[in-house]
Amino acid sequence: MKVLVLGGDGFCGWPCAVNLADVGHEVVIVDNLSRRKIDIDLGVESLTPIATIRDRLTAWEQVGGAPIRFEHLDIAKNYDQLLALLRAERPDAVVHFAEQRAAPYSMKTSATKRYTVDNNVNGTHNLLAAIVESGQDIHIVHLGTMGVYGYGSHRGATIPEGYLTVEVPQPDGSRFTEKILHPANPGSVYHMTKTLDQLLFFYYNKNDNIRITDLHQGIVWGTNTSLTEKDPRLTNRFDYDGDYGTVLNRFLMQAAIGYPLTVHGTGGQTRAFIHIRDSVRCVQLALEHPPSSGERVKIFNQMTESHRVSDLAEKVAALTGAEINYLSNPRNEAIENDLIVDNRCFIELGLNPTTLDDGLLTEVVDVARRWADRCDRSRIPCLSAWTSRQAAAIGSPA
Ligand code: NAD
Ligand code: USQ
Repeated sequence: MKVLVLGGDGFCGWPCAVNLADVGHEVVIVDNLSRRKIDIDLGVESLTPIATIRDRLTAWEQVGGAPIRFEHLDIAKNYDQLLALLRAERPDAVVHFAEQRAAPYSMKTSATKRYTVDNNVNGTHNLLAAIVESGQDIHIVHLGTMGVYGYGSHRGATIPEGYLTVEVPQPDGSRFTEKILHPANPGSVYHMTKTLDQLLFFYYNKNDNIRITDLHQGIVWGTNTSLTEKDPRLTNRFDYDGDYGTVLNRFLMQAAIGYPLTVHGTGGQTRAFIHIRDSVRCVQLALEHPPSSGERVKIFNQMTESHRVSDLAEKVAALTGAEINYLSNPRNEAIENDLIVDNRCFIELGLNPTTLDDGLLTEVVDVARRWADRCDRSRIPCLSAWTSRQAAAIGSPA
């Protein structure tokens, strides 16, 4: 099938794009390269050296990959060009990764809050409106987040795949049951944009019958897939800084350079995780199992295991001898939370997960230690505070 990969130059999008090309799909990457620009603005770089998108695509063909085309386009700002692209390419599906994805970056300043909302909500809405205006039947596969469900207490309940069955009391005392979108409970401006995306999908699916799969993805860890390892110019990015680095990759890199692991608070937060190899495979499975016409938005929980942050730190420390530092939490989040997640859909479609125990040590040795000298230690602390209370606690400007 022909697939547009929006955000295909990013951490999840790039390995996904080459995988789709490798399994025989025709791929066009659409990206405005804003992620690379944010690195420049923040004065940070991926721990791994990453090639330009042009060099990536040349390298991909040189290792025998089927050609991937690239369109430099801002989907949040250039509606007419997006529509023209859909009309010219007539894709069977669009995979939508093209959003500002860092919670700390989204909470840095009112400018980054506004940018995150404008970029993410407009981008998603432009895509939906352009599909309707094009009159084509295009399946959207969107990368959402487990964070839409919230990280408060679920009182031991299992988080379902998107829809919750509720009982509604009637005036006569009887009750009826209904499946509703799980209540949204975002923990940052970034996560809030993903809950808004969900409503946009709900509406356009109901009104215009757009076929949509929304993947509620957990934290992605790891760096490369077997395809991005084929040539140094195909190497994927590895974010470690206080804004874009996610917890497990940060711990792995910190252990590799002898920096005490930066646990927020008591580390009582529990999160869902998935390796980049499995993330790529899940997107392929979702594309190849689209919803049928008239089916409501299909929602998958794209995660393979849950871990408490303090347990992760202890695991990494046990493997590497790293010290653990318990820091004031810059985020306004519960001290601890439970997280039991239903992820049956992907397991039933044949996903065979990479667990932390399979890949963790290799990741430390192969990637983090290899590029340790590229790390700027001054960019490790998380200085983006959720409120003035957290800013005062961590000694950061509010
Ligand atoms: P990323 O920042 O590395 O990649 C996003 C890509 O989209 C970048 O290449 C960026 O330049 C592009 N982009 C952003 N706005 C755009 C716009 N308006 N027009 C065109 N291109 C635009 O992020 P990622 O880690 O690859 O995440 C991809 C998606 O997956 C995001 O939507 C994110 O919310 C979701 N997700 C990521 C993780 C994770 O742990 N990385 C976990 C769950 C969900
Ligand atoms: N944390 C630490 N120490 C650190 C960094 C983070 O203790 O050095 C803690 C945070 O306080 C938080 C948890 O680790 O409790 C997770 O933080 P994170 O930065 O790894 O992940 P998060 O902000 O939730 O965002 C990431 C991606 C986002 C995606 C989300 C999936 O950046 O795009 O949507 O993971 S999920 O977490 O399931 O919502």
